[in-house]
Amino acid sequence: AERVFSGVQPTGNLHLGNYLGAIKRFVELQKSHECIYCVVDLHAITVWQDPEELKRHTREVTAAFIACGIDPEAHIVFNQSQVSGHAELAWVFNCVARMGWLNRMTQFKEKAGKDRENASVGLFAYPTLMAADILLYRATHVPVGDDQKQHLELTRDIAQKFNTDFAPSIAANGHGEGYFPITEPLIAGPATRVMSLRDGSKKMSKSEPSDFSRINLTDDADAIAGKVRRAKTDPEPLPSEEEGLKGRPEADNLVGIFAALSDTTKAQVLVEYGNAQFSAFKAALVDLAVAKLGPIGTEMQRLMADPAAIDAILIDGADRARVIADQTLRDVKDIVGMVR
Ligand code: AQP
Repeated sequence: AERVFSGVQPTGNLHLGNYLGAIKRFVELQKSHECIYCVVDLHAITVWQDPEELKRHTREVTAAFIACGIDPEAHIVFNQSQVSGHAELAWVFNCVARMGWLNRMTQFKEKAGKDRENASVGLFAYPTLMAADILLYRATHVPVGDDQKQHLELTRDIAQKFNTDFAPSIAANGHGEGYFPITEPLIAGPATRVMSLRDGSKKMSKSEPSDFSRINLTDDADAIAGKVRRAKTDPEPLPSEEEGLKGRPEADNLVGIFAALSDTTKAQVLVEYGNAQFSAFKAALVDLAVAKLGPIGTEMQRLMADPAAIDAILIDGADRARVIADQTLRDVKDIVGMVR
């Protein structure tokens, strides 16, 4: 069976990159797969979070999932910390993964910055927890943005090494060849890496101080219009072919966003807007973004007004996730040789 797992951190400022790179795909995959979508609060605390804000952001990501069209009854939506198996399996994976593998992770280097001695141990070990999230459900596919590609590769390496290190025990426990699947990343479409509106060389991100760098899912029409109008561009009109976007990162980004929001390709967008001035193209992009994101923001606000209802969804999802997780943990304990 094909099973999808993915997660979003409750760290505030959910933006268009999170939507186009991840959540929009989550919604589409519901048709074809059994899906498990997680608000990864254990990941969020690798950097200090204000406790009240963490709760509010956890509910906000849940509201975003549902407002975007995820069905928490047909699939599973929950927050990570309610299923203790994530942390337990992460420990086993800390003992499978090698220091050298984690030392190569570029996200740690970016997030830890210069003061690496002062980064949390959790921030360093983040990718082993991510491997545990995915493999606890033995997920076969993971939709993520391009920035998570390296972590997905590490997940595959961990699964492979576990399968090899414990091969005789895996067979002796009746699992045949290899216990964990080698998970496939699902990274596709015209906006797998949405860039900052202020700088086409940086990814759009929650933690960027300037709010003008991103479109938030909760932005109203005026805010969206203001940000798109101020988005950095170059002086040339749009090219008529995709090839012409090379070396023009800001133009490439806006065309990619347009294509993703309208479910077409960059080439198709340029058939219509090739040779157009940015002023005209931006006006069309504002209309499109407001039409697509407006209803999501409104629905998020409505859901957020009833935190108890959101909590009930998370509790129910966690109960169902735990059934799958507990089976994996029992298997892993038997395979590794822990008495239970
Ligand atoms: N700019 C982006 N373009 C496409 N996809 C993106 N994602 C994030 N930024 C972009 C995807 O969104 C999902 C959830 O991300 P996350 O919350 O787990 O963490 P992140 O990648 O660290 O997100 P941010 O927004 O960049 O936060 P900060 O600023 O804290 O680092 C993931 O699938 C991610 O690929």
